[in-house]
Amino acid sequence: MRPTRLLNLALILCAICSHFAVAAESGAEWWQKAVVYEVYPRSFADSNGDGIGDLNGITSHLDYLKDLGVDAIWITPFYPSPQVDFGYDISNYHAIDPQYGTLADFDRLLEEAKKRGIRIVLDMVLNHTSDQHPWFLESKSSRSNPKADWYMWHDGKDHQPPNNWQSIFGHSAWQLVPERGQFYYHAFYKEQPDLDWRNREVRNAMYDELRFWMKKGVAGFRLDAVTSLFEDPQFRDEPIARPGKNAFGEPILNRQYTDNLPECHDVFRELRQVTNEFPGGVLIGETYLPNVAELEKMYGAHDDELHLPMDTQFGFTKLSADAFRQKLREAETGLNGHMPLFFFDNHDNPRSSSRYGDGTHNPAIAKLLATLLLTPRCAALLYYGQEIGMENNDPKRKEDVQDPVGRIGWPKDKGRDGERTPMQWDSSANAGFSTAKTTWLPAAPNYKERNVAAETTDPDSLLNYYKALLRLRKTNAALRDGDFALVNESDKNVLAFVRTAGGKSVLVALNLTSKPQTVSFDLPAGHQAITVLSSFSKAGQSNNLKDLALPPFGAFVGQVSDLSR
Ligand SMILES: [Ca+2]
Ligand SMILES: [Ca+2]
Repeated sequence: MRPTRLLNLALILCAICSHFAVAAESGAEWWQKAVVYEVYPRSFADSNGDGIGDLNGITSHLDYLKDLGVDAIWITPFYPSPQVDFGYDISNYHAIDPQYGTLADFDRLLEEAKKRGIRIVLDMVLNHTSDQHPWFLESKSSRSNPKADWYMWHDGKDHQPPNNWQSIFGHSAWQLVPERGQFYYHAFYKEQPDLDWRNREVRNAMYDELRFWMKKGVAGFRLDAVTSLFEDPQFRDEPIARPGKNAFGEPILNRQYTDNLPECHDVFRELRQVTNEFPGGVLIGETYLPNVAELEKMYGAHDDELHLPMDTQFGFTKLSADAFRQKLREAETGLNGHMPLFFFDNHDNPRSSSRYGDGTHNPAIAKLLATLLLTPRCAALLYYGQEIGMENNDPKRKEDVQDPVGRIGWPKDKGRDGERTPMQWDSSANAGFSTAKTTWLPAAPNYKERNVAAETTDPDSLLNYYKALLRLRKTNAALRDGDFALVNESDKNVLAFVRTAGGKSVLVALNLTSKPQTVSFDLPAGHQAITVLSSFSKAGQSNNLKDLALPPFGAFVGQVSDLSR
């Protein structure tokens, strides 16, 4: 879930930076440089023709994911759920929703993935359960049952909600339950009551749910909405953030009493300890934060909290050399040497091809973004279909909308269906996603040209470019282990940096404009660069770094050398 569709985030000006180069971590863990591929199971592959993707569908495409070269897949929730928020409302944390398969199907997926060297990361929703979860059914039944204080209950004020807190999905965050004569708090839909994380029994019960999956062999968790675990114990009104109204027609509040409270870090430390019981486990955080200083805290003062909190600043800035340079600089200097986790796409945001495409240079821009994501010093998230350039396909009519966000927010906010359409495997019906007559969301109309089968056979396709980049991240020592240094930092048009390991340097140069650019580099490592990968020319060519020509939105990765040596 994401607090706001458009992240309107203040730039943090970097303090005087002593150095940009942060040494590559020693004794690297698998996740430190991982590329984790997000699978939205509902939309990835449908094995039984009911129009909804499922676990066996994922298993059937593991060879594709291996060939692509990802280290792990993160599967969004497949647990039993009333599907009010398509799985982010969980009614049983240690089972599989029948529409996605069975625990035996999951075990087979895990085993087959392991054979191919692909780890599996699960989505874990800690902030809230479904209102159909047995914990909540018991909690709401009386004020005296054993789970009476597992959720955020309040008497209210004069039969009204206790304060002005808003649901992120619109309207008051408080819902009255007649059985108790009390309100419960829900940061998201009313069917998603917030757990009380100050309650020790809640914590222990949830940690046991994590252990259930870790014992099976999953490689960790992506923690949903993890900054929203705690609320102000005094239940104070949130202040108005700025004048105007949000997409739901309500005042815009500063969520200072319901988001990112300091107590979150106590839980992060406990989660890390639970994860540490199982070697190799990773905690990825869904951490929408206002700046890199807050992001840095998520790693823990003693490196004892989240392994990879998502950097939500990087992938949502504007398409300009200065803007991305600033984000890279902040991640290098502001995270105390920790590994940033970059991404452009996920199930909550419009696809990057649609956000950044200009209609004229879309293929070049897609390769530029891929290079920007996968060549800095970072771990990275990919979202299914990103590697073939899938575009948003937003609903045209309100009656077609599946995502409740879109139903509540229509027409201002059309919801998240557009970025959740079926994976485009081939040019057959439903893009090869399903044999059903109709699927839960329709395949985007461009699937006949834009699909895995077509791009596999096209040497210049985005898919083959992604494969080449993912291979390079493993095989090129500078890109895999190297430190990171920005170069030509005053260039308004071309973003460039050098990765260096073992005395060998790779130059990455990205033209972030729609005009051709010629750049000159003065690098200690050499005056020539052999093309390793480029969006506009073949590998193996020698280039003079005094006048490197880049076409509009061109991306260049070159091994720096000095022919005079
Ligand atoms: Ca199915
Ligand atoms: Ca909460």
